[in-house]
Amino acid sequence: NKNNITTVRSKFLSLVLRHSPQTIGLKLDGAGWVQTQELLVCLARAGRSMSLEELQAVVADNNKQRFAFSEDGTRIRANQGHSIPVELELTSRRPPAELYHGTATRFLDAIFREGLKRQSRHHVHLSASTETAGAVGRRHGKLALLRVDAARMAVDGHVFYCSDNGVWLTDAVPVAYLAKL
Ligand code: HQG
Repeated sequence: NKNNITTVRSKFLSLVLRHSPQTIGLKLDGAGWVQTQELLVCLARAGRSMSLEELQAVVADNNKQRFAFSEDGTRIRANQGHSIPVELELTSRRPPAELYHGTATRFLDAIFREGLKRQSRHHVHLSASTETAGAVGRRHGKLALLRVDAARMAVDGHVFYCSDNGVWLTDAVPVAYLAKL
């Protein structure tokens, strides 16, 4: 059905726009952008063709706003989540007093030893709501929810960014700012 097709297309777009553009012979610019037309051509060559309307539907339907067009629509990029080097030109923002991180219980020992680390991503990803953090954490196994004392981190000089799709990002969260919910 239509939802499934859009999900499959969205997953493939995540792969090429965040992790592995070379899979379809694509090259992103320094900020992660690619020409919309070039993306469509490369997708077609890779046997993954979609029309511009279908691409627009993937961008619009996406529940997490993973992708964005430039204002004039000529370029497209992933809003966050890259594993390849891109400079998203995020501007730092004052975080809410508390942020949340969902993870799996099996990671807790390591997390309370070394803090939250960004792993393969560019930043540690934090959520403004426990609902979102719960959904993120359940992807990994049995859910554990952590509260991050973002207010104190900010006072102590840690920098936060908020991506276009509302994900809070920071370099690392030391143990002192973490509590189990
Ligand atoms: C854990 C999805 C051991 C961390 C989601 C997490 C999110 C540690 C895992 C976005 C650790 C990394 C990001 C430490 C952190 N020792 N484990 N010191 N520090 N971890 O997927 O936050 O679908 O890279 O708790 O919705 O789960 O990609 O990060 O469990 O927004 O759009 O290491 O990915 O969005 O896992 O998810 P991930 P995440 P997309």
